[in-house]
Amino acid sequence: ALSYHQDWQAAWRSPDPKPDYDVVIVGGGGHGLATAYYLAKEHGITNVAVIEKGWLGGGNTGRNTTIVRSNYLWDESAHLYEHSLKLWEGLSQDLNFNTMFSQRGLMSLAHNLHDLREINRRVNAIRLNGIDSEFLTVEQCKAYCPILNTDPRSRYPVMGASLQRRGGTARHDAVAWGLARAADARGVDIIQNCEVTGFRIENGRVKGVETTRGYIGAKKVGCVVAGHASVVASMAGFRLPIESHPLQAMVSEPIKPILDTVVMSNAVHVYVSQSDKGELVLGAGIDAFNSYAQRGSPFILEHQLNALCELFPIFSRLKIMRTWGGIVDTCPDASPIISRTPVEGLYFNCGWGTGGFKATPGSGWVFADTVANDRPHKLAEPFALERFTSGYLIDEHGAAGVAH
Ligand code: FAD
Ligand code: PYC
Repeated sequence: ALSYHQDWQAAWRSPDPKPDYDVVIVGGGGHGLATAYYLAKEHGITNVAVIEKGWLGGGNTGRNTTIVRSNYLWDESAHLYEHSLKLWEGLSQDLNFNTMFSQRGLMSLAHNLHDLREINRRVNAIRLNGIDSEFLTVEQCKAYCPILNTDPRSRYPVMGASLQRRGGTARHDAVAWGLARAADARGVDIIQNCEVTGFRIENGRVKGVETTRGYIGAKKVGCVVAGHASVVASMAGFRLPIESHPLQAMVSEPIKPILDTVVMSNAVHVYVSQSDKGELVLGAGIDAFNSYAQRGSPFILEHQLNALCELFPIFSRLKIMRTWGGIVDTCPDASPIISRTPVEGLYFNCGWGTGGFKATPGSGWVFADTVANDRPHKLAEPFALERFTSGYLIDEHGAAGVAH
């Protein structure tokens, strides 16, 4: 059918950049596109450009394992990620584009006493925030996911799990394309293959961006460039507490539907779901070194596959089709930065590290509000840069579910 698609309408325009905009968003991933969309929809600011150095969704948005959940420990994070999950629940209708959001449930396994205690504590904290979360015994784990290996003689036996039934997955490309189409329909200019190479700053205030397609003026600039956040911040003359690391993922050959939920294991360390195409989507921890190379070390992949076979011996004969890497922007407390900066009119939204896909609509919502009103949105306030000097960190390494 695709061979006859020549006459399909483009989903969004590709205009030449205008000389200036009210707001320029740097980075055409899900977060940048969501910011532009909500600027237009919620704040009536439509003289906006999204500037992307490659193609839309070619960064972490198109490289992640698409897990969506809101089961975070601390109140600040729980409120932010839950706001996002609620937006996910209506996003396809809102965008009139099927994001294939699937609330198939998400289990996080416990393999030792420490895990059990930590999971129990988190389940209780999450419930106190009014978010769905339950504890499963081993028997309940087996009933919920029958192909899971719960043999007590395993090296790291399953001892229980937390379950968020409203968690699940979404189709990453569809999220980028749906947001782009909806933003474009409200007048946002989407400009691909255009790299921001510098900022014009006068008297401490941003005036515009230098790009590979020339200078573009802007009253305000929002940077949402994930793994390149510290690179872009250095162009504006300040430093961010961000380290960029590769995070790898892979997919198996497609098979018939066999896994109808998402399973994460911190201790054995793999996370797995089955895509609508039938592939198993797999990932694990970051590569420890810093890099911008969008690829990582084979031994990490080997470790993921060992973990997969330990938890699901049924998958041991599957072939792997593709592996890839993205560059994740990690903060010391594994929480994001949504903030004004030392430069007036310049804002940064970054540091989502290994876990920002789930936050895509929520991040865009609060960042649009922050940029539009030049003050932090209530949910974004705790995530400002000031926390690295005040010491009010929001440590979510446990909830990240990804070793780093
Ligand atoms: P991106 O999609 O990376 O967008 C940033 C864009 O900025 C890029 O397109 C880039 O090209 C552009 N850019 C950079 N520099 C410039 C410049 N100078 N000029 C113009 N444009 C520029 N999160 C989850 O919640 N669940 C998961 O299951 C999950 N799994 C993951 C698995 C992997 C392998 C990886 C790599 C990440 C995973 N994440 C997950 C994290 C998640 O993907 C990211 O946090 C999220 O997608 C970040 O979105 P973004 O829009 O900020 O970044
Ligand atoms: O944040 O849920 C997450 C996640 C899963 C895999 C990578 N990140």
